[in-house]
Amino acid sequence: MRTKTLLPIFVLFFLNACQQMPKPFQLNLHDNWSFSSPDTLSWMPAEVPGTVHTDLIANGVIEDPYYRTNEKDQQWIDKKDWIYKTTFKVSDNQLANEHLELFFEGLDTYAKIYLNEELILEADNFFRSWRVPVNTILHSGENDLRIEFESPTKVGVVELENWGYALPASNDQSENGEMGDKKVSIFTRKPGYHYGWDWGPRLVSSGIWAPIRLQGWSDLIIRDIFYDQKSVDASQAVLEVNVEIESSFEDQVDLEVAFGSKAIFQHTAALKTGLNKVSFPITMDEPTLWWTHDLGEPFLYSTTLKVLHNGTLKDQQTDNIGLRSIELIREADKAGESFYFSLNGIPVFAKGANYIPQDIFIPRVTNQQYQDMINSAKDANMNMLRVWGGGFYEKDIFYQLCDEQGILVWQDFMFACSMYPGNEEFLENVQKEAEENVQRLRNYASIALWCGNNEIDIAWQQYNPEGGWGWKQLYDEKQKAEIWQAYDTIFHDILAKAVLDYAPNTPYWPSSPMAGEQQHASNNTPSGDIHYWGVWHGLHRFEEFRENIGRFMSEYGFQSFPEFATVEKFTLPEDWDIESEVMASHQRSGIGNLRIKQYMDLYYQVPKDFRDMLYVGQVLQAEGMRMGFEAHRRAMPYCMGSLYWQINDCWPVASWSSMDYYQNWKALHYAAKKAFEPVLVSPYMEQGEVLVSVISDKTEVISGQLELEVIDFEGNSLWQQKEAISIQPLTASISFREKMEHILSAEKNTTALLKVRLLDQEGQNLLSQNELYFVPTKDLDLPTADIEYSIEQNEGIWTIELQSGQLAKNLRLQFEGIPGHFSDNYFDLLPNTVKVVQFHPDKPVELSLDQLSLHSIKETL
Ligand code: BMA
Repeated sequence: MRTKTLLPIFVLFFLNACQQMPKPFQLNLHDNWSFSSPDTLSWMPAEVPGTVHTDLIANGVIEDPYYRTNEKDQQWIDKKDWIYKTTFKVSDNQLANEHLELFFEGLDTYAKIYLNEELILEADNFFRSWRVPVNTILHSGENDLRIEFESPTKVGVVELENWGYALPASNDQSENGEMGDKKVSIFTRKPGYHYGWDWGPRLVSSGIWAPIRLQGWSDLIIRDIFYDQKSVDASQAVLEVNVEIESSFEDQVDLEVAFGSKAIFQHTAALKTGLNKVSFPITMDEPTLWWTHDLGEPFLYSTTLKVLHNGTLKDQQTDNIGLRSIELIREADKAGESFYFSLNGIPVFAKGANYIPQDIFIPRVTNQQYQDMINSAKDANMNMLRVWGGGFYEKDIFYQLCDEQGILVWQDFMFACSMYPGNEEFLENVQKEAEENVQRLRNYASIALWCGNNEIDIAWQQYNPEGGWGWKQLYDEKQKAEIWQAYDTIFHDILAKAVLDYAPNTPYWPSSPMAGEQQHASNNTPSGDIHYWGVWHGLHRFEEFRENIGRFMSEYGFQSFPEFATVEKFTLPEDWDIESEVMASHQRSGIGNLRIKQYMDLYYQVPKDFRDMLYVGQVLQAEGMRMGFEAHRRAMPYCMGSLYWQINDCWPVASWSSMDYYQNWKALHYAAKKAFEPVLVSPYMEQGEVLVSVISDKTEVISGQLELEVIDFEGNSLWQQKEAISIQPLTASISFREKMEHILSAEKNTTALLKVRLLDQEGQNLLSQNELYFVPTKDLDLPTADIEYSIEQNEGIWTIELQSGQLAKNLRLQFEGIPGHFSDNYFDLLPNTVKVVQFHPDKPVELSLDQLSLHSIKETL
């Protein structure tokens, strides 16, 4: 009886106690936002995270800036201040937490933040995040949050005046922004490409670009975990686990880390109130290593770190950790100094591309787009991407996907093609930005390198008085010293130290390209990395890719237009001429159209038809770049990296990209896929000789049969040879060399090609195939191909079988209006050879034969 009467009282008491015990919480403040510009516009609904431009589009104030020349009329937006506001509710229970914090993951850029009319933060860096304690300001019920963004260009102009003279900023399109020669981008820590680039519009936005969260906690919270991989190999991984715990009590706690389900480690620490740094070593025998996808499995351990107090779980964090050793090997050798990445002791030939942000308006890029982007990189056999310095330190999802898919990341700090000021406030801001981002990204297995900047060392050339891009010559001695001082401090001091302090096992390289300490890069320096722009900027022929090779090619490129379906989205029929005003506004390289025509003239017949111009332009880009890809790989191990400029676009534009803004693969992406295959046969001509190089990125010996055959365009065999070869791991070697006249008579060089096939030892499986022509495409006597084809569907994938009695050069397959990827495209359909291609539509779709269109070079003549 007693218990009966007591029980309800106890239950009531317990329930009451539970209600009062504050629960830790996290509230994402993405609702109820509205925005306005002081005195000019009424309040309108806003999207958070978002940007002013995308909110103006959504409210019908401006049109799509990517359409035709709309960008031009939208230059008023960056001259204005903008205000965002919201209200949010907080309960008594939430309020009862010991600590209440507002966390701003990303603000663009100069922002004053008011909570319940009290100024709580002044932010000034796009790349940083901000945490503000708000216990004393937050109240139960409705709270007001207001963020006032000051015009970044207005602030920039003041900064420029304070600095006293202009600083170089090659790509800042101040004139398009109606700012004359006032290049202010360098004064603001905001993505450089917002101010324009030679592939990007000038749209300088403002806004809350990443989430805002309200967080409440009591007792303790894990602030950070760093799994410092001291030494890792197949037999053992030695790590130091560094945990930052903020605590509001003093006592002993137990830490427990689980690597997957098996390895569990424990550690006891005595906490003080405030921030505690706890470190303890852990050792794992025979760890499963993380590899790039081409060398093995990108294995990730799911790790959970728990903090317990008197047996009660207080906080925990789960990460996915890849165990690997990554080193940049720079060792003196006969030629100069090596420059390659060693992953778990294996030298990696880096194959990949430079990556830019996927949109001018970063918040609208979906996770699906990130997935598709990284999948496209992997599908093209890439094992490295360079996050280039004119964009932003990518969102975590980018690195998570690179970790999962086994793609290494060359990570630039966000400085590109400009000189930056060196006042104390600026430097301090840069330091915090660097520390924070290195700290945020240091657990990702994919990050292979931190690089200080893009092309500043080579543009300024401190150690070569005559060298550089003519920047030094613009200044007097005092100014020069001041500018160099700022450079030296940022790139040789602050950033180097941030990497050393926060990611001591990740290499740092001050600038790309660079030959070495106090040595600037050129087109073929035998150390460091190279950006080779002789092809394109210097009007070198594509063949010169062969002579201008360094130890690591971190940039080289050639432009093309996006496919017609993409052009259609931003144009009207009257714009369909590459010189039209609209097309020109979607071509931001001053020499762009000229270069495309100059090179096309060298290698192809320049078509009159607009659509053919786009098509031949893509083939030109692909075939030209292929010469670069193959030359770089043939030069292994002297050259150990080939990252082309650039994999993607941030809006629909003519550019060096291999995928357009909508992620349609250009001919170049297919060419990269083929040229980056782990085993490649590469035929080429040199001084009247035909050579075949066989390149293998495999770690085991391969035995195979090399088949060479010269055929005419109707498939008649004119010469052939077979030989058994053995290919050593990680090598490139010449397997065939013969005078051209021994395999083909000169009068047939316009109607014949050399077909090279590498088969496995049994002659069953094709390991690699390639073709060599003896004259440029414009001089080929191409036949009209009569192509037969069929299609078949199996589980959403369409298989197309093609065959022809004659050669079809650079055959493009297209299902009009149906986005998706082919397993191969823009290939040469060889005579009397069945070619099987798969089409993976982005969405499930019914297809029929008559939707498939075929187009080849012959039809453009
Ligand atoms: C390199 C890059 C970019 C530029 C590209 C094409 O210099 O680093 O700055 O967009 O060339 O010019």
